[in-house]
Amino acid sequence: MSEQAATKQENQTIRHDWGKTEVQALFEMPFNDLMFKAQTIHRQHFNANEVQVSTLLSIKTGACPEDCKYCSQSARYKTDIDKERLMAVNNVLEAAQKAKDQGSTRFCMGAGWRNPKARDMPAVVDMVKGVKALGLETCMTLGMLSIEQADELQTAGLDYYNHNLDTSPEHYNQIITTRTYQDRLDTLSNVRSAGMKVCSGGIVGLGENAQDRVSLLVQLANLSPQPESVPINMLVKIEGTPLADVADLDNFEFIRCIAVARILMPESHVRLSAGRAEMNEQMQSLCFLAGANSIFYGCKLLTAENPETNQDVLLFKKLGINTETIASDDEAEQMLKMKTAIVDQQNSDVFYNAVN
Ligand code: SAM
Ligand code: DTB
Ligand code: SF4
Repeated sequence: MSEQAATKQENQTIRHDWGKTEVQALFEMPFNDLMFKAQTIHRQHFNANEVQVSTLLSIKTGACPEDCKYCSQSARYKTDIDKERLMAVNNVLEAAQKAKDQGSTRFCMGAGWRNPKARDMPAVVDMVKGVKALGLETCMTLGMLSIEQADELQTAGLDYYNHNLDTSPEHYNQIITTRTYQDRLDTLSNVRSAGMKVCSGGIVGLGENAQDRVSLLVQLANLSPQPESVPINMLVKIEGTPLADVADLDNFEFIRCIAVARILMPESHVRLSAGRAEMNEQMQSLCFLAGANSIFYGCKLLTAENPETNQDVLLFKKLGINTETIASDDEAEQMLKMKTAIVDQQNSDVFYNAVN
């Protein structure tokens, strides 16, 4: 097989057997070659000038029993946040309508919980039903879920569940001790079994080393199926947390993480997630070039700052980026047909190149 044909074939296969050595080799590629490879793969699977936008809302803030060393919401650290009990359903729906009016397609509701309690479920279910009825995609991140809770949320209409692996299995104990890596994998498996889409990624800049970043991405890519959505968060350093003074991660290393995530998970939306408020326009543009095609929109993440919506609109305008709209079932079917036809054509090119 010619080198070009082999590369093309490699680009089209979703693999779940990534090894650390080959992923490390991707990280070590010359920057321009890595960007070219990521952008090439990105264009085979997505419109390169389109970005999906989600809005985040913290529906319950602070007083969390967990010890995640990066988090403003852990009850164990003295941080400057306004704690808030579970919001009333009406107020959540008001915020969701506002997000929709500003062009968001997905509304992600997050709670500072280890896991939802039985008494919380009725309100949470009503939030899902209400947001769905507004015509938005629904996403929640509430901590660990049992299979029964996952089923209940799926039945209510929850499209996505966000639960991050956060870091590598090797670095994990330095960051969280109150739940295990396996607990996280179990929640992801419950979400999948219930039939919801998975949103799972991690944080970089936690003081992990380069091998940890390789290992995190290998873990995510080897999930089968791969997560539909992969948030890559740059640590937002929160005063009062144990990671408040950790050394900055080099920006190029962050961009490389995005590019490698794009290469390993070609069909997933890679989200340029927390940390954008500290990134200039050029840095964010390089992340889009590396294959990021989703962001959180709106001036607040859960408790930390995010760029103002009008700043994002301006940047998208400068870059000629459009925001994704929610496709109707008919449009989605049409897009799938087009995608299948393109892949068939590319496969026949691979075959032609291989035999010639
Ligand atoms: N409590 C639930 C949980 O931990 O699963 C849901 C909310 S929690 C805030 C969601 C995710 O946000 C975390 O897993 C982490 O990846 C990310 N996150 C939290 N604080 C962050 C920070 N300071 N910088 C970057 N990402 C952060
Ligand atoms: C994710 O990966 N990042 C979002 C979302 N999932 C829930 C949260 C980022 C939180 C940033 C810190 C804060 O706002 O407190
Ligand atoms: Fe709690 Fe989630 Fe923050 Fe961990 S990341 S302390 S579980 S809110």
